[in-house]
Amino acid sequence: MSRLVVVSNRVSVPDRKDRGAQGGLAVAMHAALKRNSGVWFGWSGEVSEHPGAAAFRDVEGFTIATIDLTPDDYDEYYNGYANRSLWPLFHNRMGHTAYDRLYDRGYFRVNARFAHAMAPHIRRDDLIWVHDYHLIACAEELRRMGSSHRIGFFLHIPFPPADLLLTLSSHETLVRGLFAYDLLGFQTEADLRSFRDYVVNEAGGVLHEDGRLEAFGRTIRAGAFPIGLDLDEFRALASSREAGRQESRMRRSLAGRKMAIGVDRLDYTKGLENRFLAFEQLLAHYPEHHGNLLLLQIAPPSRGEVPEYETMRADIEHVCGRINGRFADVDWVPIRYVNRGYPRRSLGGLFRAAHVGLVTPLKDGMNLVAKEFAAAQTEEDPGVLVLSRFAGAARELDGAVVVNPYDPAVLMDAMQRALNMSLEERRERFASMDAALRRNTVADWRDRFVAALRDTPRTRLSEG
Ligand code: GDG
Repeated sequence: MSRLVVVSNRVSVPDRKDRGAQGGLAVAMHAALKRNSGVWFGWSGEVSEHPGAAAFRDVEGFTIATIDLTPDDYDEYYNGYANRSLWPLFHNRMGHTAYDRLYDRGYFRVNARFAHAMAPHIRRDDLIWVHDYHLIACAEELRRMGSSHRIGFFLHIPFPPADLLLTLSSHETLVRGLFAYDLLGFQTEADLRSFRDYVVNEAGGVLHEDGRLEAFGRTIRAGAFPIGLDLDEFRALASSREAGRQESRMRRSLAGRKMAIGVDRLDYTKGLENRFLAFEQLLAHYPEHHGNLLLLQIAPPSRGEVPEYETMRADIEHVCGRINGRFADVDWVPIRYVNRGYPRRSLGGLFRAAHVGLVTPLKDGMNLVAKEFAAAQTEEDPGVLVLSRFAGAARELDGAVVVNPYDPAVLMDAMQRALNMSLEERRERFASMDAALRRNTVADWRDRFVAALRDTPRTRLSEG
């Protein structure tokens, strides 16, 4: 069987001592790489003035290969184009999007460097699977070097509407880069539609009856492959002793109060400010919650070197401080805002102690926290998930209370409804979400993508 080569910005090294520390995606990839004696290729996380060739090391049945970035690469490719241009734009945040030629150049330079560093280590029959928005242009460079491998790409974040994409000067270069792959995977049908729309209406491409897309001299396949959860593993974590301890600790501290919980990377796409404002309205409209309800918001900081994140962090702290100042009493603070990460098994326990899970991003490719909250619940007394319609997860989790996160009154009503929901309705909703989670685990997602990639005919470089 052919080897699998996974390429992503960061690699995840298996942690033998603590599997619970790793996300489901990492665990699923490790299993596939092990099965295929594969290679995981990515950035080492190190920045150095003179990065050398790729460094290799063998871990549990597969190989990890990493390269360093230069300080310019780090600024222009990673903090610049990837996290200040593509990330905000693909999440419909035009106001946060940086348009900077230096970033463009850095991005394509680093993508080419990834391709050149990998190329000598790829075997003839390898299947190559590139992940996410950092590395869109990687395959095109491999093709330039003569690669006729099967190369797939999965976009973890949304694909934007054409009008937004067109604001990037490099829009055509990016989409042409996507046509160097054989198979493209998106999180949802809506993302796939946005991509097709651009191809047909802006790139003069053709959508064939069988779903294949033709443009830039190549015909490729594209489909929706919604990512799933490492369900059994996450449930085992949520039932572990550590999770149990965390749940009891939380319940003791709640002392009979109800709790809503949010767990999000500190990112402006996750809708934290809107969530807090809706929570404020809830407290203002329903005084019965004073002293009896709290919101636990876990928000580990991310991308602190990107200026938009600094501003957002200050804004959120301000809103949180104001709400707490307005409603807190000597023995109760409405929002517990925590800027640090917790082990996954602790999260499982905290999810179980919560009555309501708030997952209200303004836009999100999938949102695994929504799935994790649902998975952690028990049939005896399940909590209610309040979920943004703009998260990919809302297409699958029809047992959630699905909301428009932009409207604080809608969000407030949903919280109130969730807090007062009968056990019977909560159980029905839980059963429906449980079925959805079982239908599509992270292993199913991975196997579906790899099988589809294997099935694509090998491509030749187009003539001329
Ligand atoms: C991208 C897309 C898509 C969070 N806080 C802690 C912690 N987490 C874990 C969660 C979850 C993961 O991080 C976050 O995943 P999300 O899916 O919610 O969001 P992104 O990081 O933005 O991921 C997204 C995903 O890729 C996969 O395709 O769903 O749409 O944006 O697993 O539990 N984990 C630990 N402590 C924390 O405090 N251990």
